[in-house]
Amino acid sequence: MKNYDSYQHVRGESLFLDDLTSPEGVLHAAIFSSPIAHGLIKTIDFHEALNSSGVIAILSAKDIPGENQIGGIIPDEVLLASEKVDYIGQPIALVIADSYLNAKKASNKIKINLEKLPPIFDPREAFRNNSLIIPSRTFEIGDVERAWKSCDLIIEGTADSGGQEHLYLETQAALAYPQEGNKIKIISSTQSPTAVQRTTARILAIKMNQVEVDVTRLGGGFGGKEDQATAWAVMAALGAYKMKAPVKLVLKRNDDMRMTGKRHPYSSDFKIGLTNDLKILAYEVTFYQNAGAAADLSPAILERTLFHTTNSYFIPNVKATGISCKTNLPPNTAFRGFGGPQAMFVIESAIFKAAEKLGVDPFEIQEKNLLNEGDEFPFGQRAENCNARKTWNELKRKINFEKTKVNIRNFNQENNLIKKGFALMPICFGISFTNTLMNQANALVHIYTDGSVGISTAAVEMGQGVNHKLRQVAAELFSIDLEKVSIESTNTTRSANTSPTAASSAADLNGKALENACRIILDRIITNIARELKVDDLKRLLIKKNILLLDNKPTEFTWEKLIQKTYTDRVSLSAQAYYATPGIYFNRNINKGKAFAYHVYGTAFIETALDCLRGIYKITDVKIVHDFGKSLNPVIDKGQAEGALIQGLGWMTIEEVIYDERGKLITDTLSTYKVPDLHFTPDKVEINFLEDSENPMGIFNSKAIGEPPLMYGIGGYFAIANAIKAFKQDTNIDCKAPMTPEKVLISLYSESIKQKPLKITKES
Ligand code: MTE
Ligand code: LUZ
Ligand code: MOS
Repeated sequence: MKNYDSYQHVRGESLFLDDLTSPEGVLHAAIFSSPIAHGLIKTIDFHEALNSSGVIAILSAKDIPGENQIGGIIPDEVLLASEKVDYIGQPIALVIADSYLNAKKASNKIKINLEKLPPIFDPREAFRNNSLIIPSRTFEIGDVERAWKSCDLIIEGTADSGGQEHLYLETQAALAYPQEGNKIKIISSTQSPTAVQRTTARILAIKMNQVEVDVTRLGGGFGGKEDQATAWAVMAALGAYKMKAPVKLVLKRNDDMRMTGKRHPYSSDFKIGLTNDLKILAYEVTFYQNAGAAADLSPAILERTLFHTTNSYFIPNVKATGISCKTNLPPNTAFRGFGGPQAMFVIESAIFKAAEKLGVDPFEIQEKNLLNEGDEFPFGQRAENCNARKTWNELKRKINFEKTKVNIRNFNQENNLIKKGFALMPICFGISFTNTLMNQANALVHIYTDGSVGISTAAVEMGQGVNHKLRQVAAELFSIDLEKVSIESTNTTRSANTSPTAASSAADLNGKALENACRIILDRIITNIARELKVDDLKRLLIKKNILLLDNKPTEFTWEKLIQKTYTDRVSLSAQAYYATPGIYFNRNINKGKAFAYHVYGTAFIETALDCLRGIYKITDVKIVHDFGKSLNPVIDKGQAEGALIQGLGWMTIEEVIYDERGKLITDTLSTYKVPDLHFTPDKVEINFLEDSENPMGIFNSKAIGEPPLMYGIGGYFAIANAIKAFKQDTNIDCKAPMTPEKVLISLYSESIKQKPLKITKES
């Protein structure tokens, strides 16, 4: 069950965009971008740059034949700024030269004159200035106002989570070729080939059928190429279209880090009300999302935040308001979890604070309020096949929780320098694009006359193993060797009007479409051979392990012979098929509906060891019981769970995106932006598969895996908080992530760095 991509990867044979053999006469592009966070462009002088060695052209907004607009959800973002700039790194011009170095050198010679305007970087300040991307939205269930009266304890507080750099190994990249008839072909490192196609057509004022987008694989996307691969692909296309020559655009790492958006930082206010027996009766929360300078995917991300307000808990009275705040930072964008993690950090913070006040452990409140079968989410959907408690109980059993707790307590009594801390982290993540219409996919299958199979779908391979899973689906349905099946590049001429590979649903959606296509061909093959063998009941015929069986006995027809026969009889060996998730809907006027095909559940135990002298910590031990459904490929799925966990832990602990007071990213290299490495990785990570989990909504009963395990990482924050409190019980945990070692050290020893105290309006 190895992911077949791994052979090529480790041998350096996989072709990423920058590895492709350059076409004859290829030109190279570099970006000239805004040096200030907010201002008006007065004059630009290209003169010296144009005379620079090797420069062929400099393209700016006036060279765009169509509409200078790349906004996907809201048309609020230009491809190239011409009058106003809204963040540092915003593209203004495309310098095209005979080499990248010459293009880059020339771009440094462009002179720009700007009139500065006051920038805003803080989402709450943006809110006060009414600088919003969309009107605020509220999801509501029950009646919080009435419920407060029945609460024994009400706590209010603030929780903030930071941004996160995607750090895909392959930076943003595209290569565009002019074709005959005003057509254009783009090879792009994108999760959304159709978005590249649509936006190119808009920018160049041509039709979508004049644009072909092709994607072999991505060196990682993590959401950073769901929307934000588009601009670079379109710029390469613009260059190729105007120059009538191939144009390649590959961002250097620090340009990529500076110019692209990240996970949205959120600042949130919460109010949580509990009864003395630890039932959460009411929860009110306001999310201030730092959207950056344009909408990008922010409205959809904000919506997913609202959907995940209560994580895996049932709370009868909830009022959740989301506010998308426009600031002068690069537009923030999709990142694994898509707003869900931000919501879940806030409810976990609220529970942590309530536990502190009540003098209980957070897990007691967590356990008491876990979702049960049939419980209603604030958006009206009910929990079905709910595995929240199952994974929780199974995990507690697996780790011998009572004993583990005692061991940690004993350790802390005996040790002054190192303190251990732990947290339990349950997750519940909805699977489907929250925008119902996006839940569709298609597949095209060809069986060639030698019996080999070629598959095209909308799925983009970015390391998550979707290609391998799709191969498995076809091999299983035809009952042939995996080696006979190959996955073609993702291409808009073979797979049209596709949704991005996102929302963890690529294997679900494309797998089901592929199943439909395979069944169509299989049906034709069997019907045809039944005629030949004079068999009336088609059920007597079955392909098994490359052989046609009749009444379970092998016939002379191997798969190859069968395919030859089908072809000779002039029966089509190709099929195109479609899948749309059934039964989902969502009414945005009342914010109610069945938005998700299903939920993914799981629970993690996270343990940390904190060095109380130096403030550094190690996440020592993670044990998880995760609901994979019937895993399509346990090796790939386990890898996804591990990768997502570490990425989530990084977000909560050591990864810190910092902009200076002018809005300039100062963490724009790997020496200033710290990501988890092998040393950071917990010594022990144990991922257990929840047994007996079925999922009729997934392909072969599997469940989506890409994003949900990231949210286990949130437990890392609270495990460290727990260790800090073991060192100094009265430390104020401010619920601001990331919990960097510097911050830990300060909180261990500084009295002066105290956040404003919590407001407690009622006490038990
Ligand atoms: N795994 C790897 N190796 N690289 C990636 O870029 N992206 C993640 C996840 N796992 C990613 C990854 C994100 S954000 C999503 S939405 C899913 O993969 C998308 O793929 P899927 O729908 O096939 O799970
Ligand atoms: N993209 C999107 C997503 O457009 N809608 C979603 O609901 C979503 N969810 C997760 C990741 N990407
Ligand atoms: Mo993933 S954030 O849906 O690309």
